[in-house]
Amino acid sequence: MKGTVMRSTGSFYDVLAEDGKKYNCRVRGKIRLEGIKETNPVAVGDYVIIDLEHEIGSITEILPRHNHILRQSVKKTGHSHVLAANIDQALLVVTLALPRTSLGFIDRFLVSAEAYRIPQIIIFNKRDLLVEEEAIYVNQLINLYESIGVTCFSTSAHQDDLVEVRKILQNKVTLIAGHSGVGKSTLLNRIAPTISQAVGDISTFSEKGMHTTTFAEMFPLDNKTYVIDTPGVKEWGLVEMSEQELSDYFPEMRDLRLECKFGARCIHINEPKCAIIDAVQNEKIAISRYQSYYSMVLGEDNRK
Ligand SMILES: Nc1nc2c(ncn2[C@@H]2O[C@H](COP(=O)(O)OP(=O)(O)OP(=O)(O)O)[C@@H](O)[C@H]2O)c(=O)[nH]1
Ligand SMILES: [Mg+2]
Ligand SMILES: [Zn+2]
Repeated sequence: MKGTVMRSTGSFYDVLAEDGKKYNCRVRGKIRLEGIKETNPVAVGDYVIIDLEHEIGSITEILPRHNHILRQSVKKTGHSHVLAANIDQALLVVTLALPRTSLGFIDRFLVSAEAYRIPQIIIFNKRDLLVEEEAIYVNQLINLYESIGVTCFSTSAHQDDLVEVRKILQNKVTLIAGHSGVGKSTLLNRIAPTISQAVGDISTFSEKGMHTTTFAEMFPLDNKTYVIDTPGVKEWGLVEMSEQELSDYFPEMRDLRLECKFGARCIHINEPKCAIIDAVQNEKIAISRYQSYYSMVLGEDNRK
């Protein structure tokens, strides 16, 4: 029988099957998608074939993925972790403080989604905690990211009714990601009170985050709308890619780079007559975005 993986605990999976029932399954034997070294062979959102002959079902096959969001795992080099598969859009929840999300982290997440042309949304949460200058800064970031095609919201999960956010989720499968403690589960509970995901206790909150959500799980909001809550990630390592690929995943560089003097050989670092460097100098490309690109090309280890 065919089904969709709704929840993954690492060794067990809840699969929503074609018959409308949920089955607890294990992976039997070796299944692996071609060419990918993953720490988790089966991810939430995967379409799978399950065999229900035994008491505990088993996943016998993963059907081809439309896409997935991959991040380089920090412990095992060369391995990558699939956050979710077969998604329509990726929503990153970020905060300026408690915890702080860096622009490098945001940009690496966007690149990982753009690699599969997965539309991106950023929610700047905890607006109620911002002082005036911080609120102005958030607005500047919203202008920057909207200018490169990312849909942005500034929210307070405690105060807002989130009508606009709910609208953008409609009829789609949305992955929700971000550092631990940014308010992913709080937002979800607010959007769909039936969900009631556990939320971290602010009194025990530390800058490091406490990982209240421990497993990725997909929730239906209605029969066409699904959201995937994920455990907070501390670092976002980029899966290895060439410089050519990388600038293709920066929407503001994609077309412009054709105008570089060295054409496709230009990696936009120190070449003469580079259209990208010109655009940074003319403030047509944001310096923070270029800095992110630069550190990705150099493979600098600033994953946070
Ligand atoms: N002031 C304020 N606090 C918030 C807001 N959203 C969430 N919080 C608080 O932030 C803490 C963490 O929220 P969670 O929803 O557990 O965060 P999470 O992103 O799901 O974290 P993990 O599950 O660990 O990845 C909780 O104490 C929430 O009440 C907000 O908009 N404003
Ligand atoms: Mg959570
Ligand atoms: Zn160039």
